[in-house]
Amino acid sequence: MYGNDFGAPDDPAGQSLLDQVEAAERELRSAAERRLAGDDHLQGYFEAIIEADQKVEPRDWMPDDYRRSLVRQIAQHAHSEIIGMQPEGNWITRAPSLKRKAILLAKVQDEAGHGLYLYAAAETLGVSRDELVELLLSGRQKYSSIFNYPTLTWADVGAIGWLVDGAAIVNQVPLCRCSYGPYARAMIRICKEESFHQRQGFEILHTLAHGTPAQREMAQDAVNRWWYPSLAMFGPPDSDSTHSERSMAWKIKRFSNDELRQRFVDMCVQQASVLTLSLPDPDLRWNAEREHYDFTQPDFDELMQVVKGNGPCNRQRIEHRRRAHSEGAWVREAAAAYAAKRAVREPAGV
Ligand code: FAQ
Repeated sequence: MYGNDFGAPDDPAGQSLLDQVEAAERELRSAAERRLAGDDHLQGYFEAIIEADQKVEPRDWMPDDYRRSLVRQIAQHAHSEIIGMQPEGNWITRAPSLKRKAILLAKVQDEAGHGLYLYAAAETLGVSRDELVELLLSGRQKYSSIFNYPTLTWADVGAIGWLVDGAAIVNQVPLCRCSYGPYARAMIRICKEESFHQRQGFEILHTLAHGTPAQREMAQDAVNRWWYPSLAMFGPPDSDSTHSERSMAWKIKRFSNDELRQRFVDMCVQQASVLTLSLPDPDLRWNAEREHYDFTQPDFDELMQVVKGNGPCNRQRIEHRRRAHSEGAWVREAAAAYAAKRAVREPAGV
């Protein structure tokens, strides 16, 4: 009955289409396990999927370390989207026009949506969203370093869009080819939306850079402050990256931290010239031999300090998140009560 929307005559009474799909999925999973477990082929089967560039799906057997590493990365990514709403959310009430306010509201709302897709992708690995939220709130899971910097002026909203979303795109487009199906599929939609976010940031900076001298100065100051933290988003240098080698062998990551950082710098130089703004690096220059720009690396000691909780806004961000979580408890309760009421009134599939 899998995929068939006509009830079979011998259906157990009351079994909805969704129940049937779930039962068929269960059967499929246990058949795969029966076929493979006895032959001790589980590891080989997993490796063959990776080797063939196919997707590992939730029903497939996977090594514990692969599962753990994915939960770690996807959860951190989801937390980053949610915490990342704060620096820009800070400017919603102060956006300079109704149009800018509406655009910023939509963007911040998109970040919440990204968090939702990512928590849902992590849940397919056997963890619950509640567990992950608790790990964030208790400081046992990380979120991106970048969101521990303050947004001091309206131009910071432009710099976040251009640089932070730009870095996120460079990092995340290869994740659309991640070996784990649910993460890869979530990334496709996220990247499309990030691309719009990046353009809105670019457009804000372009407008400011071509405005009054004070506006231009504000845009340049924001770029100066966000440049190095954006470079640091890509993580420690390859020589210090604990997870890269294994994540790349598993095709979770497709490129190393340093490769992606270089790609980002190469992309930004051209765009900065269109903005008529400069990047705050006196050693930034084209290297004809390497066919890449040489640049000054970010301060990785600062990155590690921020990751450990000692950045300018770490405490404020997590306190704000904890407060929002406890003040939002009634909304979650109301939504759960409503869902339970609907489930009684309208059983699934009816
Ligand atoms: N911040 O061995 P590696 C966005 C940690 S979303 C904090 O190299 P890996 C959208 C790392 O977790 C931005 N921690 O690690 C948006 C590990 O610690 P652990 C988030 C960092 O996983 C825009 C340790 O250092 N994007 O911006 C950072 O191979 C605007 C060793 O590092 C993602 O999460 C850091 N910057 O590579 C939203 C993308 N860097 O876990 C709102 C998915 C490293 O052992 C507004 N994630 N660490 O305790 C990834 O691609 C990877 O996880 C990396 C790190 C590249 C971040």
